[in-house]
Amino acid sequence: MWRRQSIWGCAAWMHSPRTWKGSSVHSGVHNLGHTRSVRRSSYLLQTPDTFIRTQIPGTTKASVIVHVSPALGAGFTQYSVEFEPGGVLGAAAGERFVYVLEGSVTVDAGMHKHALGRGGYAYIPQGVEQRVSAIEKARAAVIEQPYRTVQGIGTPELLVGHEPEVAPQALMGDEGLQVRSLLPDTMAFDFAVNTMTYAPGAALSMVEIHVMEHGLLMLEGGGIYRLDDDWHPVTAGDFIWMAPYCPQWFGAIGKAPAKYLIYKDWNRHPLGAE
Ligand code: UGY
Ligand code: MN
Repeated sequence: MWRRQSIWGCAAWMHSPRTWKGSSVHSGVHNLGHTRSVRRSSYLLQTPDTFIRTQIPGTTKASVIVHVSPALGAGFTQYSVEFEPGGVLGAAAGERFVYVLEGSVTVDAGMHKHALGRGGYAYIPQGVEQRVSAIEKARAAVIEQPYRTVQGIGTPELLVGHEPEVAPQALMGDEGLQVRSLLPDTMAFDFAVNTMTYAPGAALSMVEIHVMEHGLLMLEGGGIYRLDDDWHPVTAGDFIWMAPYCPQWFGAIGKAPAKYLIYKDWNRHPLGAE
């Protein structure tokens, strides 16, 4: 009896909410090792309870959650940054896309300074000197990859936008599924980033299997994601990486729309030829 009390007392101290900021750990039992997160060879589902915060060089007053990188077999990296006011992002490893999830940031690049609020985004070409800093406490999704040049095709310019102002298009004529393409559909861009908004009950009309990989951040609502041969409940805050050819399908569940931000590599020869 004494021993059991002592062990529980110790666990309660180690995992006290005061020492584990932002954690839902109160009893010290850690949900008995359960999580919705899953890592498979063809996909990763990463739920917020398994996020680990880290630092990358040059980033100050900010934490980084690396969702996917070449360490997992991806050709790109996607991470979330949580800025304190005045926090700064480090140097980009290639071209960079920044999407503001909360708060506001300044993108200082190409001799211009842009203030981006929630839903604001920027594409910063590879090699452009830049400073991405938080005006206030903010969160942003960041995608980076080495730019793949193609002979005879010009490289993309710096671009900023605001997601709600991008005209939505119904996917394959389905009014319940609206896609906003945040980057121009020109061969200069070697990736696409879209938002997809599903009315309650809307679903992809087919199981997709394609060469492109995806980085996906659930922004709102939820539903069921089919990934490979598995079906997963997913909700706002979750991240999913899909490897090339990972069978995929999504159906929105609930009374509110489901929305996600989705990256795909795009517009390049599968053999990587220039
Ligand atoms: O663009 C896409 O490939 C998108 N329809 N995929 C997805 O939502 N899983
Ligand atoms: Mn797809």
